[in-house]
Amino acid sequence: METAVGDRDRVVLTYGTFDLLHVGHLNLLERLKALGDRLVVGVSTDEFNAGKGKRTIIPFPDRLRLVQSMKCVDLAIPESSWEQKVADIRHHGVSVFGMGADWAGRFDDLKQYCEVVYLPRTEDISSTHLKQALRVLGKEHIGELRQALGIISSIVDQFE
Ligand code: C2G
Repeated sequence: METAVGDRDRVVLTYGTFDLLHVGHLNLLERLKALGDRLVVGVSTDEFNAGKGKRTIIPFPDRLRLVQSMKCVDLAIPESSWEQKVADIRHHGVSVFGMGADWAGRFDDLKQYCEVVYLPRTEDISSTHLKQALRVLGKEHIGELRQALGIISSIVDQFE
């Protein structure tokens, strides 16, 4: 939801892939929004992700639309290069650049333009975990699933 930009609005900026949008992403974006008045989110394009060696399940147009639809997000923009951050900071009048702590230190060069913060990640959830879970449920993995269930039921039998 885009709101009118007052000239005193404190703008927060972040970037991410946001594949299989989950509560870890929501926690981070809500905490970043709480640091200012407006939150601008760069969503990695599929081509940019290929450069990061990341294959996404949800295509970029849908990931952009989902992030834009979030109550805590004022504007979602494409992230198509590592180098666009300084231009985005200037264009949007950014006061704070923030990322999850897995990126700690990686963007300290931006401190000459704005505050830089790294917030703790949400434990036990990631797009990678979700993809692995979805993979196991694929037909070609039914055999693995049956084997795993067999192991689990033999363990349970020992307790009966
Ligand atoms: N995140 C989190 N907790 C999780 C998972 C992710 O706080 N359980 C945070 C990450 O630290 C990141 C943001 O959510 O700040 C988006 O994570 P990804 O979608 O994995 O983004 P990434 O591929 O790290 O892309 O230029 C920066 C890159 O585009 C970041």
